[in-house]
Amino acid sequence: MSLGDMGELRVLGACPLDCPDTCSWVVTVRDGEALGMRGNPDQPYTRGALCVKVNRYLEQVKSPDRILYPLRRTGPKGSGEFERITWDEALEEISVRLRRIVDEHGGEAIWPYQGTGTLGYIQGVEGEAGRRFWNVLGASRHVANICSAAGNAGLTEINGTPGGMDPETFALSKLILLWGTNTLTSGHHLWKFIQDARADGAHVVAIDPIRTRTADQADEYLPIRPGTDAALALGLLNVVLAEGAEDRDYLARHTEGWEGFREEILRHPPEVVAEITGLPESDIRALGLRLAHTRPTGIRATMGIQRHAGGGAALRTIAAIPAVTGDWRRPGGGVAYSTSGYIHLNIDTRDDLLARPVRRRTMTRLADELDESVKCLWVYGANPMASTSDQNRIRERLLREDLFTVVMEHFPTDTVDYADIVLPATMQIEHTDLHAGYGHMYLMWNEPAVPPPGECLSTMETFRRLARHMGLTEPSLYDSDLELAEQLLSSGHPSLAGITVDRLRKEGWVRLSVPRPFTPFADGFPTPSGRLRFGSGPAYVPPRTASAAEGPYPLTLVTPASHMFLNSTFGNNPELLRRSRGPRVLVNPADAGSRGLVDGQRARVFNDVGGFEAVVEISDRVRPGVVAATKGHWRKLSAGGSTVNAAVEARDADLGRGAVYHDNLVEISPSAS
Ligand SMILES: Nc1nc2c(c(=O)[nH]1)N[C@H]1C(S)=C(S)[C@@H](COP(=O)(O)OP(=O)(O)OC[C@H]3O[C@@H](n4cnc5c(=O)[nH]c(N)nc54)[C@H](O)[C@@H]3O)O[C@H]1N2
Ligand SMILES: Nc1nc2c(c(=O)[nH]1)N[C@H]1C(S)=C(S)[C@@H](COP(=O)(O)OP(=O)(O)OC[C@H]3O[C@@H](n4cnc5c(=O)[nH]c(N)nc54)[C@H](O)[C@@H]3O)O[C@H]1N2
Ligand code: SF4
Ligand SMILES: [Mo]
Repeated sequence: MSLGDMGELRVLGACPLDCPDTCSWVVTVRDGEALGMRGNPDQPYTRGALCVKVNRYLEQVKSPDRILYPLRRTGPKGSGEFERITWDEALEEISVRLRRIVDEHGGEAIWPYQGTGTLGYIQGVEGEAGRRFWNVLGASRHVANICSAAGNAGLTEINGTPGGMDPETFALSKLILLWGTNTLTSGHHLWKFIQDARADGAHVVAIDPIRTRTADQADEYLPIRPGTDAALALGLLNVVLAEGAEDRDYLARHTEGWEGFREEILRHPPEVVAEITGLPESDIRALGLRLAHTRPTGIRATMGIQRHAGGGAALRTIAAIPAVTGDWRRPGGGVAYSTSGYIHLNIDTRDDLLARPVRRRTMTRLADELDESVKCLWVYGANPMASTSDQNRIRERLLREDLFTVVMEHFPTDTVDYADIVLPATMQIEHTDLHAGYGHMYLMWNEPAVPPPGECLSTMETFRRLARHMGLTEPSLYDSDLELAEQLLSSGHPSLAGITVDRLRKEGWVRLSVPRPFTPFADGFPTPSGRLRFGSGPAYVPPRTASAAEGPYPLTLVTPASHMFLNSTFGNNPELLRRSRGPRVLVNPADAGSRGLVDGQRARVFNDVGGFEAVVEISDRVRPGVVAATKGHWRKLSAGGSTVNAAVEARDADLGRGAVYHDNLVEISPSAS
């Protein structure tokens, strides 16, 4: 905190959203009001810029639509009709209901459904805020697998960790593969490092079934068939072997299972891979040659690529590339998926507070697992009615009269409409938190800049008050936010050496104590043998959509990030909603023509689980056979009243029970309305 010109206070904070960049921001405050917010020019990853979404964060903070008081449902479930009540009334009603549920059905009848609204380690999902409270009640264990689970699992199988390159080292790469990642939309701060590499002669390739704004900026673009990336990785390695460009010394010293994996590669020459991926054989061969002879090659692969039946295998096989080429020896070489593998905070969720082991409930499978055995659904930092697969079935489940639903929220979201009790939550500039980027190597501090409006409370303060109201005696339920921060930093891990709460509060951000430049696997891997494990699972698992030609739904639906929203957060911001131009679906001219679809017309995208309406945009940005519609729109703000997740099946990827948002078959036809 510092005093600027004209008596304005400058308070350092961190963006809490589920974005790899975890920006550092500066809030200017006068008389308790936030006047401005900008990216911190001193933070090396943020370098003074936020993004098109968070540039409007203060609009959201001050929005007249914010929920400022506790609410109790007055209309039928789903109506969104509520009356204002006091916190005392809310806490009393919740206490009575929770006690009764625990007495009659056991604690496991409570499902604490925590989402990615904030990635805070104190108030948010990364530190599993509220877990101590839920453990004391014996609630079901929530498995937050909605985002990156398949990729994390695939990378952990081969490398022992989801961690890889420090994204800042892309500045040193000579060949950069942007593989199933839309950098300029979903984490644009990486771009300046890519630009630095380019200024030094690097060649940049985008691999994506959609020609995104990132692909537009690349030197080369490969419009791959969705879900076939592992096959492409094998094809590229086939060329590397044909060139004799494998790093035999690295393979011998730091890997195991090479012989079997080598045979798998030899079974995937470019002509075979061309059939699978829908890419020209010559392009595969050319990129294979480039990969064979360009050191270091940096691969950025993020979550988009693993939202498929074979998503875990995709990351696992892509991660084999730098081991074969020996790129892990060099800064600027390797694969960057997530740096979360390097965050060794002490996340003490206190399982010792559980009287006995409890069952798990899986976030992505809400539509199935919100069954009669669940008597309380407690939603926080999440908006499942918009963001979770199989929307129609989730809605039916939320209508159950004997389900007690509590939602802690900023805004009257699609999910809030189904709540029995709504609790007003603070936004980031109103509470304390500790963050770590999953796309950089810094810990970040968020100091509250202004007092909470109305009667909003932070997540942890809500749980402290509820515990007190219920008369719970476990002392650790009452730890303050700063005590929680101290505990988080107390793991004793060397990467946290010299990092204290005082220092974070003073400086706002601190780089993890790791070498720079960072070459994590130059001397081996964090596996039991110290070696990378080739062949720890099938090299390529085909997508569900590989069977498209055989059924009534021949098109593959891909539902990636919107430039204007962050998941469903900002989906209600008037200006961002206007700029998003509403729900749209990209359709290739070949597919539009055969269906009589006209640009700008309203159409229905559907399959057996459900459907949604969108305006057709005929475009060669999608390959034939693929249609694309972004995530993040709100049902109640969309014509037709449902969104992309009504056509996304609740089914698991190959690993980690990851979701399959980009692996669904649909048909599209002109809409009746
Ligand atoms: N503006 C904005 N930024 C965001 C988000 C947002 O909603 N909006 N969401 C945030 C969150 S929660 C996350 S997890 C990240 C996600 O960010 P990304 O990892 O970028 O994930 P997606 O947007 O799902 O997909 C990225 C790209 O992968 C492509 N893709 C889909 N399937 C395949 C495939 O099979 N192969 C290949 N090669 N490409 C494929 C998509 O067309 C898309 O262009 O972004 C974060 N940043
Ligand atoms: N079709 C399709 N669906 C997808 C995806 C996709 O690619 N395609 N991507 C998936 C991914 S990657 C993710 S991460 C999930 C995200 O799904 P969710 O985890 O449900 O995240 P959001 O939809 O952003 O909803 C977060 C909510 O938390 C609230 N919130 C924010 N901060 C706080 C806070 O401090 N306290 C409280 N109480 N509430 C807060 C916000 O107002 C917002 O309404 O969506 C997934 N859904
Ligand atoms: S959403 Fe991402 S890019 Fe935007 S401010 Fe937050 S961390 Fe930075
Ligand atoms: Mo995510």
